[in-house]
Amino acid sequence: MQLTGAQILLECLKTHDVNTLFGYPGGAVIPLYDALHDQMDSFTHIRAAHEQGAVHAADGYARSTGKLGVCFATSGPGATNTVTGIATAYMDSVPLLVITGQVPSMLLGKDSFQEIDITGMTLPITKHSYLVRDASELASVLDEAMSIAVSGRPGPVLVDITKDAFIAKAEFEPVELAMKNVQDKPQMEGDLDLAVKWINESERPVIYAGGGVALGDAEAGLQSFAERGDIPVVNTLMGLGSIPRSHELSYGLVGMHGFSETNTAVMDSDLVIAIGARFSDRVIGNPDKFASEAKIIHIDIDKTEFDKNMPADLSLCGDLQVWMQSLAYAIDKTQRSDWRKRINSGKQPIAFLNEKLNPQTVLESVHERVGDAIVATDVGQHQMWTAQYWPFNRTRQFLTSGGLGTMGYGLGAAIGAKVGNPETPVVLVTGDGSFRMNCNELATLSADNIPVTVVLMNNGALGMVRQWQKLFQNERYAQTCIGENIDYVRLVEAYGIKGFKVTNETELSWAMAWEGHGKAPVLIDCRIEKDEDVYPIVPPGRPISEFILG
Ligand SMILES: Cc1ncc(C[n+]2csc(CCOP(=O)(O)OP(=O)(O)O)c2C)c(N)n1
Ligand SMILES: [Mg+2]
Repeated sequence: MQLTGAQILLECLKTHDVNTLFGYPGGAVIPLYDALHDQMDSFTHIRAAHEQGAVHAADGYARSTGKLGVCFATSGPGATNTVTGIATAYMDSVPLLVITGQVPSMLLGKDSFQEIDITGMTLPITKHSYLVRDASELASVLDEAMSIAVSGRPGPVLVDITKDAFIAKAEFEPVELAMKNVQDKPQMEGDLDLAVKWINESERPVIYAGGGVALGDAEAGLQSFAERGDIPVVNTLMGLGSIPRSHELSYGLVGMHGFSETNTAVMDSDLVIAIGARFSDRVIGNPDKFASEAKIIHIDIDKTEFDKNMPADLSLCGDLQVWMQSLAYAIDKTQRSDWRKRINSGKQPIAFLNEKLNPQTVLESVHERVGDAIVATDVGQHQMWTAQYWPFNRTRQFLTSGGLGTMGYGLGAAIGAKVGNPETPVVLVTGDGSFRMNCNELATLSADNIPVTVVLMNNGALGMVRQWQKLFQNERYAQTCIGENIDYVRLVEAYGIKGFKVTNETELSWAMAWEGHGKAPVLIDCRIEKDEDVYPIVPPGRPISEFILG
């Protein structure tokens, strides 16, 4: 049948089970939105306040559901506004399809109004990108783009489409899904027997689990493997939840803000088994001094990660689910209680300045009220406190910008998560600096009544940077005190959103007792001490055993 390019695009999305879209209209995508107008019973479209928010929302949707996130933007500034969102998704391996409109093909290359080379600009931050000028190419390009985004190590793919390609008609037949990439799981490459031998011989093994565990649906296998070998599991920021935090083998966050016992466990181990992790500098500290007595086994679907940041003694490539099941089956059932006792004895308490209203108290109180929520964060101290203290019991529950560290990520991500998981409570833990970056998305929360509970850790500061200035710059607080005089309750009220200002535990309990949580958006402005800092902290470039406890 003959369809316009725009109609073909929507049909392709339907074939790939896409029913949720995030985006923002503009001149080059008028034909796309026009076609969508006729298809509103097949799609939910969330119009964000800014294209960056739309991409973060598609990202939050993808991270929390495991499905492809899809976002539309117009040419020129619409396209450039997506760049931070695309880079955020790229760094954390989030499957996105970003569709941008482009000027009509006859105007390409002429500095036409709102023309920008978005495929060129996003080349280093996408898995792949396309410029389509011909409606007849759209179906095959989109099919391939979606397969690439979700297969292997996932990531964002951008398809830039000229306005005339949206309008022109072409023959379209619903194609057989070319999702074969997805089904063809890569073969296992590497020496399983040697891995099993090393694991059986090890007295002090540690599993170092990253975000790849969730991407590879390998949580159950990981847990069986860890339990069979009685092996402690530490998590990177992206890996939190890959084993329930309540599990006795879970040791939580490792790295720059890892717990004392967790970092010490890695440094004292004789075998580190890294699974779906890339040895980020934020985790390993000084690479030359990382777990220097340990052999390292690195298991990942992406070969290019091997020996990139950390040389491994054994690299195992392929599908993590298959690797976990194989290891769980092949290793000896072993008790390592002496090793775990030794790790547990390294626990060191962390004190807060304000014993009553501090970040941990706030998070515990929110957790008690909302339970097993999806939690999005922004970037800074509040992010690290959430990673340390929120008990993540499954993957896809913690949405945070790990690789790029994007302030302003959280509100959009929380919106996407709530749209994708209407039955699950969604909390955003944000900071005053980060929240200001993209709080325009309050308009989206309000317009679509998206019931996110926003917990603002308001310390009047760009806290994380200020903490570095305190510790490493002699308390020279250059440009990091951002003031306490903004009335966030009135700000959200202007959007028709309920707000609470909380300065002590009693007010916190009132705010949490509000019956509207989960039914309507709400913001809780928690006033915390400027000098509450995140501890432990490992100074950059130091070995992760050299943490400061505050
Ligand atoms: C877009 C962007 N700009 C700058 C930074 C650098 N940065 C990292 S954390 C931080 C402070 C964040 O302040 P806030 O959101 O209030 O969080 P807090 O640390 O106070 O909890 C800054 C400026 C960043 N990560 N992202
Ligand atoms: Mg702050």
